[in-house]
Amino acid sequence: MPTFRPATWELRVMGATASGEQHRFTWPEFSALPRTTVMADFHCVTKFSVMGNEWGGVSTATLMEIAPPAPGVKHVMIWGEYGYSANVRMSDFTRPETLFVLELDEKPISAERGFPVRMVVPHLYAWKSVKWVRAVEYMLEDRRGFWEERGYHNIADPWREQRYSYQEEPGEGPP
Ligand SMILES: Nc1nc2c(c(=O)[nH]1)N[C@H]1C(S)=C(S)[C@@H](COP(=O)(O)O)O[C@H]1N2
Ligand SMILES: [Mo]
Repeated sequence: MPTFRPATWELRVMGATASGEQHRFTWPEFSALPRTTVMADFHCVTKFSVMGNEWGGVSTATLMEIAPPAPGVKHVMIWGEYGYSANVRMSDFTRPETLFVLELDEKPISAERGFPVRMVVPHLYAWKSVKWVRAVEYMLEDRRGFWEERGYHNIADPWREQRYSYQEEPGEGPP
């Protein structure tokens, strides 16, 4: 687990931003952003689910107001500490239940589960929910993240059991 160093921690918004510049949130800035809560189940591709989690955190809409993408951005790479990553479509990133989570069930999220901030994309398989998140990269073209490069499905809808890349239909992922 990464050590949290509040003095040097930052969350970067990079890639195809509207301004062409990176945006960096410091810990005091990010932790002061307005928060909402989402009640959602959590589905892992290895076939366990955790029901009824109350996630508390910052909506992707709030982040995108402060650091908007350039026109034409259709994909987002979420980066965690040590280079873990997961790509999501912009349409999944902007869903109201997709959150930068700081709290679970009204307590700060634990170190094991992503403290201080993790992504939660509850409507997709849990490998898309990057823990210890440090950057958001706006992308004009889709690119595969850590597990997507290693044979997992580019989209990862649990209701369609989109587990592996061999199940992808044309257009569901980059070559
Ligand atoms: N940074 C990072 N995030 C990650 C992972 C990881 O290895 N590193 N594993 C993913 C996988 S495969 C799952 S199933 C969930 C597990 O989340 P949990 O620890 O809250 O159950 O985190 C996801 N996020
Ligand atoms: Mo997983």
